[in-house]
Amino acid sequence: LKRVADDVRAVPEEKAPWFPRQIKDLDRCNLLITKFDPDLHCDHPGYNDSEYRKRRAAISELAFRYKQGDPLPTVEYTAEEISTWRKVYQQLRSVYPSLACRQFLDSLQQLEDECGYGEDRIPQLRDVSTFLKEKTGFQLRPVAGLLSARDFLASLAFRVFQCTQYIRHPSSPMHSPEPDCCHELLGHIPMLGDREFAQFSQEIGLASLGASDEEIEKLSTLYWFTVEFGLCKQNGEVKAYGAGLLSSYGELVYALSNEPEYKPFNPEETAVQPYQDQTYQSVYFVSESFEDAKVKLRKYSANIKRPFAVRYDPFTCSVEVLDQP
Ligand code: HBI
Ligand code: FE
Repeated sequence: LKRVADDVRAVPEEKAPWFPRQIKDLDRCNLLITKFDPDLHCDHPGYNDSEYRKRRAAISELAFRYKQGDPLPTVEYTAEEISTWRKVYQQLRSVYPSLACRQFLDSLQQLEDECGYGEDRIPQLRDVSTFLKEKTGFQLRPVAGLLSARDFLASLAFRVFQCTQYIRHPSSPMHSPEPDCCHELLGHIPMLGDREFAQFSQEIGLASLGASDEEIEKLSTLYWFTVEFGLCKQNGEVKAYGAGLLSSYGELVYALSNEPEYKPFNPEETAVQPYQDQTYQSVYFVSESFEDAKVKLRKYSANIKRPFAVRYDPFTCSVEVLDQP
């Protein structure tokens, strides 16, 4: 009887929010969230620096003009920008061996050996995208700032990572209120070079397609506590795999200091944990392993109510929509 009632209530697929079906549809997934924008937000370290804002606008323009399939734009970074990068790189690199998970360290080593990572130059998205494509099939596209959760997650379904290309303001090399190239290149990219993690990321993306605003909010919270601030067990120790940690020296050290609260990763609970993006997290979720996180997430996504199922076809880079039996 319950079955019948569910069928009657089922929303036809056309009523679900629009979502990209083909990789080129990502050109329409470009809704920016301006809450940390230096032009509009007076707490931003670049708010009073018109040179910085002009530079940001020029780099944003490259992202606005980008269409799927275009060659990734190259940015000629200035000496000041490289100096900011150097500070961030040196400080973080020194603590990675003791605090970052094995997958991150292996991948970063490869990026240093094969992709020009190092403190003396800011890697170009084009080179990084080529590297990732070979390792895990992920590719990059440039984005002008913080994207809406829906658009950001949708791109992951196609193994596309939307990547900022500007760098944080030189007055605060250790912190950025918004994603910047230090966050992407140091925090996210090494993890996206790991097969397990790449698959995990894509699965969050696939689960988000056509989901309700409420479900997107939950998936976005899951993303926050895993991909951004996740910890995992490794040989009896807790290590960091979240990009928000691996790109912020202060929070990385804090997260592994035993001071904050730790909870076991459990999607149902994690998805509704309140969080904030202004200071360090007060709670972190610890996975038994990536495999464990992936299995649990898969179970969670299977329970998201959608009147259809989606399947990614890697041959055509498109999403097939299947009727739910
Ligand atoms: N946008 N450019 C960009 N980079 C991110 O890492 C990012 C985003 N938008 C949302 C987001 N991350 C997540 O925190 C979730 O809301 C999906
Ligand atoms: Fe991020």
